[in-house]
Amino acid sequence: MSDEKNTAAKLEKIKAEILAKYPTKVARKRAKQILVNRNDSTGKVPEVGANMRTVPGIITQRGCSYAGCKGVVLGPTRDIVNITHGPVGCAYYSWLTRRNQTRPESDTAENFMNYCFTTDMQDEHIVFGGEKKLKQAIQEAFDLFHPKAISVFSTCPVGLIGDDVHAVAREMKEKLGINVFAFSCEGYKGVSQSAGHHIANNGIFTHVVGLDDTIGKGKFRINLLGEYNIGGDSFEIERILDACGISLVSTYSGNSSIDHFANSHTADLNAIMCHRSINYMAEMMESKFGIPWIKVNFIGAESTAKSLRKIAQYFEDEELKAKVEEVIAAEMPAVKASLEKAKPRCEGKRAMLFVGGSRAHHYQDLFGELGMETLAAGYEFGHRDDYEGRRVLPSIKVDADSRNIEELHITPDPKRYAPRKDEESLKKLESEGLAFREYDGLMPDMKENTLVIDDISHFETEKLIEMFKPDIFCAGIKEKYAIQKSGIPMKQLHSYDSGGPYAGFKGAINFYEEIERMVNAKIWSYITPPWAAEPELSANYAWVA
Ligand code: CFM
Repeated sequence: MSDEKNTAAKLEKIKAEILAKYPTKVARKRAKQILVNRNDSTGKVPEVGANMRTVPGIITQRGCSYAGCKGVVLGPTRDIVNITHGPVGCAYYSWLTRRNQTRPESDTAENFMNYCFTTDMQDEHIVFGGEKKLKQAIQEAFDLFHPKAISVFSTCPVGLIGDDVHAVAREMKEKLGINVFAFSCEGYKGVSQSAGHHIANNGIFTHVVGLDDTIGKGKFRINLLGEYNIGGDSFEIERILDACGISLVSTYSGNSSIDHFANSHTADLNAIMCHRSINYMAEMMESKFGIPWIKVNFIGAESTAKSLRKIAQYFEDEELKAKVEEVIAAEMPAVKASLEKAKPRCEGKRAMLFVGGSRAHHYQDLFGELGMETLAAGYEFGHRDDYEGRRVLPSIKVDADSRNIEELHITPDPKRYAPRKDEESLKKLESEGLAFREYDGLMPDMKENTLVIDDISHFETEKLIEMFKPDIFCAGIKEKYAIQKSGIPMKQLHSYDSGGPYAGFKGAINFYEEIERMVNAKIWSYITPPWAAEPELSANYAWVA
């Protein structure tokens, strides 16, 4: 199988084999989420089933709404005390052990990312209510740390017992005189962590964005949206932007401070990395303040160069354009030298990527630079627009689960709405190839006759490995050891294992070197797992009447 060309017929057969293991109803549902990619000259890709509930009993890669809100979007901000209102386990598992890094302005500046704050909800709070405990926790955190802001994240039991976290936040804000806000991001809201992203966007936009109107320094001022500083990615991007003379007002939310958010509406452009988690913020900022947004990708050296050029094109400034070219020219020789070493040893090897809501797309650029092919890819929780492109947005049916998540209706700010470019200049730039409010999605970037699988299950992962024996499989910690037990090198793209950064130019070099080592490692062929050498345990069901 692995040496033959994948044809549509062959992939359809594999799909049928996988589906045959499921009960009819489940198979019908999964059939919409497992697709053989078509990618003809019209750029039209098949319709994918996405952002749908996972069938109970299936082992999914997904996380919960609380994880998307607290762990992903708000977590990387260093100077907000983030309190988990709920069981200690929810707090513990969303503690930022997944390598979001941060660099406070000074040794004495606040950094709460090393702490884990929780109300440690117990049975008695479930019975009698947890609001009192929450107030105490906020007070205690305030007394100990005197932070600028405290936020509260609801876990499942909070929604079930009906604690009014927003009323508590309002009361404590009044009492303490600092910003206190809460999120109704109970784990069960929505079908995945994607719901939590939306809730987080709404909360920051409502409670923080626009609080500080000071216009900072810099001629070219942008926000970087949807970059979370995993493994130091943001540091590398900051280094590059800095070299180009582009000022970063705020990143959402890698290496960020609440003050950056408060001031971020003064930027002149929003550049989006992870579309899935933060597109709401870009849309709301454009509606209220008139800031246009473009999609960028700093994963991959070529993609980094392209993204810098896009930003320079937006500002229509010759000096900036020249500076950007100068930076690219200075960075590329090291990238090329590294590629020259790695590419001949990686070329033609095959990867599979099943990650989150953006990396399964972005990282294909890095593999492409190495001459590697992506055989199969998919998101855990991406929506149809992340797969097929935003052009399908009008045709996405809003189901009950999505309707559950509040959609803020944003109108222009009476005083501060100031379109950074008029419609005419936007059109002109668009005619020159700069796309605004656009994301083309993962599928148009993937080849014909590759597999696109949404919310892949553990069973399907095992089947793919068995059938294709890819040279590398990228996913997360939950999948890591199961994949390695099949003798396939596995790279975590959520936490980067212990590697990174992989963004920008230096990040690309790190990635080339690491992947070259991983796909050429002989270790897997030296190991005979115990179950291959000895007969497996077997058992029969004993029926006791
Ligand atoms: Fe965006 Fe992310 Fe991702 Fe995501 Fe995530 Fe993440 Fe991810 Mo893990 S915001 S969608 S919810 S890029 S935590 S930093 S790595 S699944 S692909």
